[in-house]
This record gives sequence, C-alpha cells and structure tokens, in this order.
Amino acid sequence: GITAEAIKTAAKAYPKPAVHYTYGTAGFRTKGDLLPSVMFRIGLLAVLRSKVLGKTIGVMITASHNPEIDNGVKLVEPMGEMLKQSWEGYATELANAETEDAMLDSLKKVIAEENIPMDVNSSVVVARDTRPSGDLLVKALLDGLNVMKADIKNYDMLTTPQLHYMVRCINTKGTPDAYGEPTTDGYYNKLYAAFKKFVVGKPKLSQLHVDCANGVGAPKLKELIKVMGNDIDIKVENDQITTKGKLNYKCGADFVKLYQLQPEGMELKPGYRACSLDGDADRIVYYYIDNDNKFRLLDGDKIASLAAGYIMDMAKIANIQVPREDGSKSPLKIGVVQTAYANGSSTDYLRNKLNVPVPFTQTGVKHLHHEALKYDVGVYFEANGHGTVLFSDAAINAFKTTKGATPEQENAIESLKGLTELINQAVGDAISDMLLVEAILTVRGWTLEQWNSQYTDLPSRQEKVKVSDRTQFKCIKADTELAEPKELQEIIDNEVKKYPNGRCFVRPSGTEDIVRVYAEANTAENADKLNYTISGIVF
Ligand code: 16G
Ligand code: ZN
Repeated sequence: GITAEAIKTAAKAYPKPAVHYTYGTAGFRTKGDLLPSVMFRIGLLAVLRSKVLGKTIGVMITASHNPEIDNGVKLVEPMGEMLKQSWEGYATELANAETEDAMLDSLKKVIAEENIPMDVNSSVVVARDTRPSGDLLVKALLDGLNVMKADIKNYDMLTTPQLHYMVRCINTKGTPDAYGEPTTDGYYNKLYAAFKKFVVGKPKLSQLHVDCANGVGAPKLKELIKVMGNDIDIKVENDQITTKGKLNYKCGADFVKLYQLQPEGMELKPGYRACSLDGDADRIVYYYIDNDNKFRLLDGDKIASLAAGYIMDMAKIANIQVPREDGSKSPLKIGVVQTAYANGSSTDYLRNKLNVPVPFTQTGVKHLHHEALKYDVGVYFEANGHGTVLFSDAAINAFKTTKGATPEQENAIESLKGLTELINQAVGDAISDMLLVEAILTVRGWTLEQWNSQYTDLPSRQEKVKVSDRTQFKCIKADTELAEPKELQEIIDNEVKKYPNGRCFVRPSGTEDIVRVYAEANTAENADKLNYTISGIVF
C-alpha cells in the first residue's frame, strides 16, 4: 500500500525551491526549472482527486502561449473541466509546503477534510506539450503518481484539448454519454466524420495556412491531415518543434491577437486564408491581408459570432422544442458568454443584430464555461481565441428525437447534431474550432472578408504594465471596473468620457506578474491615447 515513509523518501528527490506558487486560472505556471517539486506533489493530489471521485483525472503539463522556458501544470476533472475551485487551495498549500513533513501534513489534511477513501484505486492520465523542460517534469509527476500506486496512462505529447478529450472519453466509456475512443485516432476520426457531413457536395474552400506557433499543434495537425486526406487543404506553418527558442516566439495566436500582426515564419499574401494556434493548441484566431494590404484579424469574438449566427439560423429552421423540467416545451435557449476583453462591436452585434443574450464573466475558462452551462446552447469564446460551444443534454436529446417535416428542416436538425460531434465540448480546442469555422464557411459559401463584414471591430489597444504589486488592483463587475485603487477608477471614468465609444479597464494578470490595460475607442489613435494615458498612470 501507500506509506508516508515511501512518499517522504520519493519527495527527497524534489526539494522545494524558495518560491511561492499559486494555482491560478491556468494551474501552476512559472519557469520550467522551478516546477519539479510542484509536479511531484500535483501527482499526489491528482491521486486523491481520483480516489474521491472514483474517476480518472487528467494532468496536463504546458505553459500554453507563454515563453518556451516557462512551463506549468493543471488538473483536469472527469468530464474535461477545470479543477474544482475548492481544490485549487489544496494544490497551492501542498505546493508551498517547505519541508517533506509539512508536505505530508498538507496531504493528510486533504485526506481528512475530503474524506478520501484511501483503499480505492486511482487512475490518472498524463500529457505534455513540446517544451524542453517537459521530459523532466513528466518524470517528477510520474514519481509522485507511482508512489501513490496510481494506475497511469502517459500519452506523452498531446494538445491540451486532446488530453481533456481523453479524460472525458475514459470516464464516459460504456455509458449513454460515451464521448469517443480515448486515442488520438479516435479523436481525429470523430472530428473528421462530423466535418465531412457539413462539407460533402459543397465547393471546397481554398488552402488554409495554419501557424502552429512551433508547438504541439504542428505534429497533431499533421496527424489529422493524414486522416482527412483530400477533404481539407491545409498548409502547416511554424512547425519547428525541436528548434530551441522557436515556441510561441513572434508567432502563434497570442502574438497575433496582442500585436494585431501576422506571425513571423510564414508568408501571407492578399487572398491567403490563415489562422494561428497557440503553443498548446487551445486557442485560435483567423486573419488575412485585404486588397489594401491591411492585416485583418478575426478573433475569438468573430468566431463566437459566426458560430452563434449559424446555430441560431439552424435552430430557427429546425424549430426545435426542448422539454423543460416542469413538463412544458420551449424553443432552444442560446447564449453567448463574453468577457471584458470582447470587442464592443461584437457585443453590440450579438445583442442587437442576432438578439442573443450576452452575459459577461470574469476572465478565465472556468468562469465562462460555468455561465455557458445555463443555456441549451452556450457559446463561449474569449477574444484571445479560446472557446467552445456547450450543448445541454436536453438539447442533444431534442436534436436526436425531433423529426423534420421538410428536407430543409431535416437538414437543419442534422446540422445541429453534427455540431455536437464536431465541437470539443470538454474544453476550447483550436483544431476542433478550426474545423467548425471551416465547416460554417463552407456551408455559407463565405470568404474571410464576408465573415469579417458581419460587423466592424472598434479599434483597441492592449498593453502590459509592470507594477511593484499587482495584488493592489482589485476588479469588480466581471473585470470591467476597479474597486481598488478607487482613485484610478475615477480617472478611468473621466478619461473614457473624452472619446466616442471609449471603454477602458485595468486588470491584474492571473498568469504573469503584470497588469493589463485594455482600451477601445472610435479610432485607433484614440484607443492608443486612452490606453497610454491610463497605462502611464498605472505605471
Ligand atoms: C489563462 C486562461 C485563459 C485566460 C488567460 C488570461 C484557462 C484555461 N486559461 O490562460 O482563459 O484568458 O489565462 O490570462 O483558464 P491573464 O490572466 O494573464 O490575462
Ligand atoms: Zn493555450
């Protein structure tokens, strides 16, 4: 069995450095060489989580869009969601225990507080991105899992959403909610089968250039392309995963979104269709160069609008009636969840053109995901390109049981069903989202220009500001305002009034030691001016 002595002995190989760790929005994230002790300990905690739920838990080692020397780790819950919030505190406490004895005490505390049945088996699946530090960190994690006698499946390299997919497949296997085969082939085949139904018999879109940020998305996309053959035309760009210093460097979704620039390392001509994934392939943004040689970005807000518009059209034609708990039936309830970073024009378009409810939440997938669950179809995308669409069980059942009265109706119902297969509902997934966009553009017969013309983004400017203590910035109202420092919020309120369509907010990053300042206004000059004024004061 598991013994305290064995845990202590194994832990000696991974002494805790003199740093403070926090399990934040994206799990633990810092320089890779500071993380071995954290990995070992997260292994211990993953086992407890698995035991208490009697389910398989996932551990993903990645630092997403952050620099190559960074790394990180997060736990994945049985259906593919983020770790339950109350356990984030346990993770933080365990990671910060200074000695092996303190670590054991912290572990025992979790066992007692959560009533962990130590005699049941545990099952944990593990994957990593392409980062050079990943090898050593996986080893530390496996040591933690092994000393706890976990049943381990190590997938080696996967995209973050693939790991979430595996976890959900394993936990639903043999149930009515079976999600798929927990293998990469199972993943590719599922997406391909769903995609095919949308595009069959329709004119094929021109080649799509996919910037993979020199990360794990590159080899995985190549595997998908092999499965899809001639049914999609993709050129994989920025696929140098073994060249040091390349990952996310001047490329990838985060770079493109933040600087509103095309990535380095790929050619982009007017007429090309292109998109960028981030380092672990859970974010995607599209872009092109227009006829005036201007760079045009189609970010997460545009993807949300494209998806919501299509779903609403299909729902209207299909006339789906969803059974409610009180025995009544009512039309499909669709919502689009956004954050403060959403472009004001997108919110306006969704609310006033598509007439769809648009609730706002704090930044971070878990907040958006939670809100999206309140709808039959909950579309959520962060402007940075992370997002997905969630379908309620009642909605999926209604799709399955509704018979169309006309071929058009039948087709709309099939399309809605197809979306539930094409979209990775476990988590935002760049590869699945890419196929979603390609499918809708194919069905609509749209170019990127046509998609982009649905609404015009307000010019915006985002900056990072280094401050001595970012914890003094406290946000309220879904990050749109500061409760503290109060004076700063008053200044922002006054500055914003000076610009038509002015909007500005300040928010401490949850993943970097900086404060983010976002501003938008009627012109690029005004957005810049508004941002620089506030950034200057924050600094
Ligand atoms: C993390 C979040 C992402 C959010 C970002 C904000 C998850 C899985 N990821 O990457 O949703 O947009 O943090 O970063 O929750 P920031 O706090 O540095 O602005
Ligand atoms: Zn990512």
